[in-house]
Amino acid sequence: METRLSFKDVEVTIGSERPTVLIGERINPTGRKALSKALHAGDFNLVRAEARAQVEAGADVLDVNVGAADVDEAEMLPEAVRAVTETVSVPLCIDSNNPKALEAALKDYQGKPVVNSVTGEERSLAEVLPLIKEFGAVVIGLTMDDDGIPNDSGRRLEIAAKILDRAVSLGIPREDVIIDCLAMAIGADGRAGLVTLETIERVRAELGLNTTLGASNISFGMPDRTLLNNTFLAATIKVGLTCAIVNVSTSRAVVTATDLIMGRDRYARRYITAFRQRQ
Ligand code: THG
Repeated sequence: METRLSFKDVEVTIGSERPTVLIGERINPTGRKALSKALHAGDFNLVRAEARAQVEAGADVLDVNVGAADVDEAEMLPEAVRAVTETVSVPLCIDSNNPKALEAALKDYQGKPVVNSVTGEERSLAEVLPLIKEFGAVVIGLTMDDDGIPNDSGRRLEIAAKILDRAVSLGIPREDVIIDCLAMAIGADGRAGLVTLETIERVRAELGLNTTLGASNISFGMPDRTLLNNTFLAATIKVGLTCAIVNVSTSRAVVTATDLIMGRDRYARRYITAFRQRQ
């Protein structure tokens, strides 16, 4: 299954035979005071700088999230998307649970972005999926619903199947649905990593869809977060993860190494490019 994203004439393809697609996570005010403050002031210079830095560090796609207290997302998200697209030429992952903000951002995006995200919650399905259809976007489906996040792969798979069914019934192609198998904090639940790995395997085997996750959730509250994030990433790629929302500057090395080992990097092209850039 191959999923195509684009921005103008730039295309990025997500698929199990290809290198893992790196979605840069850093345009996100969570835990970042300076970025939060700049967004409040309507100043997008930090957003532009972060966009440039992540693409230089090897990001294939950039996540754009402006969700913070007192931020009017419907106003700020399209502005942030514009600031990023004026700075770099990569497809975007438009990150909001606010349908009005998503619609405003999708309206002037030139190409096929990924919308991050829809959940199995009735309200989310009813409000977000029609936008995906209307704008021909790709969507990330989170394996959670009105009852929260299940702690077993069986129920996560059921939610994934439900999101897929609803998307297909609206005429959205199967390949335009990517499932987020949800990394949870390992510090809170020692089985969190295993459940996520099992979900990735099953989504791939039983639904045949591409999968993603926000890798850094795994290490929340633990020391040496980068070590945990990167060790986890290697394991997720081993079981079939096809794109990851990550801090590219700290995770690109392990991702390119794992792709190479898994036969997903012909002629070691990406591995060697990443190595040279580190020198
Ligand atoms: N799944 C999907 N989308 C997501 C997530 C997911 N989007 C948001 C998030 N999770 C992924 N993005 C981030 C962005 C930042 C951080 C973690 C995940 C982060 N920030 C540091 C902190 O909070 O301590 C501060 C950043 C810094 O200055 O280095 O960790 O799971 N579909």
